[in-house]
Amino acid sequence: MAAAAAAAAGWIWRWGWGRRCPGRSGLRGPGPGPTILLLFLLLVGPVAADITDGNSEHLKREHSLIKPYHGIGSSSTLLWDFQGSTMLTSQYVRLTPDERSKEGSIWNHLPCFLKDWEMHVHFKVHGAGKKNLHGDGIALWYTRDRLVPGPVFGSKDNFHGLAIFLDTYPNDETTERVFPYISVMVNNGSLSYDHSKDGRWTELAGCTADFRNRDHDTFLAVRYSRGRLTVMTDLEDKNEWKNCIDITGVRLPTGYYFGASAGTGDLSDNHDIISMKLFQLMVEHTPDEESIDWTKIEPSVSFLKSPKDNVDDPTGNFRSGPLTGWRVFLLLLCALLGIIVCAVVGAVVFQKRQERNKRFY
Ligand SMILES: *[C@@H]1O[C@H](CO)[C@@H](O)[C@H](O)[C@H]1NC(C)=O
Ligand SMILES: [Ca+2]
Repeated sequence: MAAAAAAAAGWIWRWGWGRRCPGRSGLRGPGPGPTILLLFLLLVGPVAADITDGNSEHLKREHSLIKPYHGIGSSSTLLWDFQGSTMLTSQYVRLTPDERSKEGSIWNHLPCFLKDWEMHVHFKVHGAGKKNLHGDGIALWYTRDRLVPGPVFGSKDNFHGLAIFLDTYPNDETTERVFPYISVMVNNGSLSYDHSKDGRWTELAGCTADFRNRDHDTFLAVRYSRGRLTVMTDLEDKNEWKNCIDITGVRLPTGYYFGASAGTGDLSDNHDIISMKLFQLMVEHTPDEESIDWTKIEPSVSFLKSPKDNVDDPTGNFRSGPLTGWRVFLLLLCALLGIIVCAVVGAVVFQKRQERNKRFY
């Protein structure tokens, strides 16, 4: 039993968030076989739903942008609308070229009615600008409105829904933050994004992420499930996800649109999207949860921010993730194994001592 549990724990380490999902093309093979999976499910039970699915059969083509955008039999271009400076090639979608005062976006044509999803974005930000002479970055969206140009990385302000900002330029000169910086914002239309402060007052969480002018592929994953919002990056060409943002208490409706936009100002960059792949996560909901109309949910966040959360942290670490289901499980497992080991060692020592005592008498 202990061995099986240890194997399961190893499985979690290997297949949890520590690794890029197997669903993406060009990645190492599929997940573990059904036996291990069954064992895992038996041991972990409800926690299993939290593990990245990433399975290619759960890829939702109608919400994904995949190369070749023009290919025969591909409907990618029909499923996505383009606006502004956006330019399509066979290899990438360029939201803005490396020129001043451009803005462009792409928007999924269909609203998304999945309650639990994970979006994998393959992107590339590159340009001739030297350090801190480039901008402004990319925004990824899950919002009520689409195709409306505006000042927030090429898209409208006072949006309804979720935004993930890949901000390459520190507009706030007083910041100690290291850029590029990734942050998230949830809005019900009442909040305005303050560009001069890099959105500091409205961000929920963020992290520093060195994604610009990299020679290899750069990826970002956004997962939304059961009120938990997770952002991971894969920027080091190691085929591994690295945690960036992990917050709970986020409420988003279904029926919003996925999109991506980018903008340049006095400074510029090429902002390219190579692919956006949406995966459905297989998560069960209670009958209570199922009974409500998810399209009527107002975007909101219920966790309370303490003022110190807005204090600069040079490392870019905003907060460490909460103790999630499987982390608690692992802790308990380690504790249990520890107790068992102690008990066994104790028993052996005790027995040895008894034997020695017998010999002396
Ligand atoms: C929108 O959000 C603001 C602040 O986050 C809040 O005060 C307001 O009540 C919200 N409005 C609705 C309609 O939920
Ligand atoms: Ca900025």
